[in-house]
Amino acid sequence: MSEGISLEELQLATRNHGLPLEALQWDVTPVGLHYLLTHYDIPAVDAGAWRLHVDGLVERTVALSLEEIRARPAVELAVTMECAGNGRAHVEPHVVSQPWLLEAVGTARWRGTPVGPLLEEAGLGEGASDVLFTGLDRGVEGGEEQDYARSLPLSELLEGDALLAYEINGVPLPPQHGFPLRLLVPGWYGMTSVKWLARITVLDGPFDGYQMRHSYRIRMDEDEEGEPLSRMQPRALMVPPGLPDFGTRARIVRAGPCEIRGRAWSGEAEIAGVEVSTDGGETWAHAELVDTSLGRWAWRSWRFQWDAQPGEHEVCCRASDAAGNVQPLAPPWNLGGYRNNAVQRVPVTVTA
Ligand SMILES: Nc1nc2c(c(=O)[nH]1)N[C@H]1C(S)=C(S)[C@@H](COP(=O)(O)O)O[C@H]1N2
Ligand SMILES: [Mo]
Repeated sequence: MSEGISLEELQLATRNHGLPLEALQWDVTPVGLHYLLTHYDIPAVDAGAWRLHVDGLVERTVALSLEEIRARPAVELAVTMECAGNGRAHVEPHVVSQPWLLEAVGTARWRGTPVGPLLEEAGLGEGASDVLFTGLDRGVEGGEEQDYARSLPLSELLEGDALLAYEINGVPLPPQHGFPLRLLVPGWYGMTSVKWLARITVLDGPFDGYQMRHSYRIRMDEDEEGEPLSRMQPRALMVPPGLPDFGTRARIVRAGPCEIRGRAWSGEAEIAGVEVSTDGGETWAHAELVDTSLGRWAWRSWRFQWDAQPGEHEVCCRASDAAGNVQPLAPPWNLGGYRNNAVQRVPVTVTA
């Protein structure tokens, strides 16, 4: 698995760090432990000079200062966000990109103003159907120079809980999470939530830029149009039990009662159940779901009592949601290495 990861991929991995899995213990992820994914460079934004422009198919174009956005009605939502590439390093054949194992996730309290009312105030024009969000960061990808930009169907913004967020866990966004303002779309994979937001443009169809047309689609080959990624598929992750070995991170557990704890989420529907296997997925038993009252858009907590017997074990967990989606045992492959929600497997040595 680790064979074939290049220095260039390591360079991406050190910039875009993951959630250390023991940080699943916090209901809300402390800011510095939340995962990060930045395609280009983190811009240094002068908040005083910065404006959010709203244009395109609107009756009135608007340019709002950060103070004006902060003065609007505010909402705080606990949201679990996961990168669509989470699990990529486990797919075979190897897909060259940010080599996430399982840790591209985090839950934060995001505070901001709902997007829908802002669009309605600008006055939606004839034929408005999609909305483009453009960030201040610029780079080259697939040979194309571009701003990071993605669009969403208007209905998702008018009916959903999408926010223009300026705070995370009670503090202003730090540079790496999109200061001074980012889009936050609960339930969708992370690429949707455009950071360093500069412009909102109302369109009469989906945007056709690189991050829509080429990236973030499920495709088996380059010629295929493919299906766009949207909502997070169910996943359960556990805090790896026992003690870690420094070099390998293999786990050592003392024989006897051992509580396994973790989190589970799905952007499609509520989590319906979590199961645990201690024999590599041969047999499964239900974990107990614990209410953490974080709301619909945040992960659920779960726990499982394991009577650990001496020997070698492989502890696995899998989630299912109320829409009937269940995690697969084996990683699915596609060109981008996206949406691999295969079950987590943690080898554990139980000592007497
Ligand atoms: N402007 C901009 N927004 C962006 C990105 C980016 O590179 N530039 N990365 C996206 C991706 S792929 C993910 S998974 C999330 C990560 O958000 P975080 O770094 O705050 O965890 O931001 C999204 N928004
Ligand atoms: Mo991502």
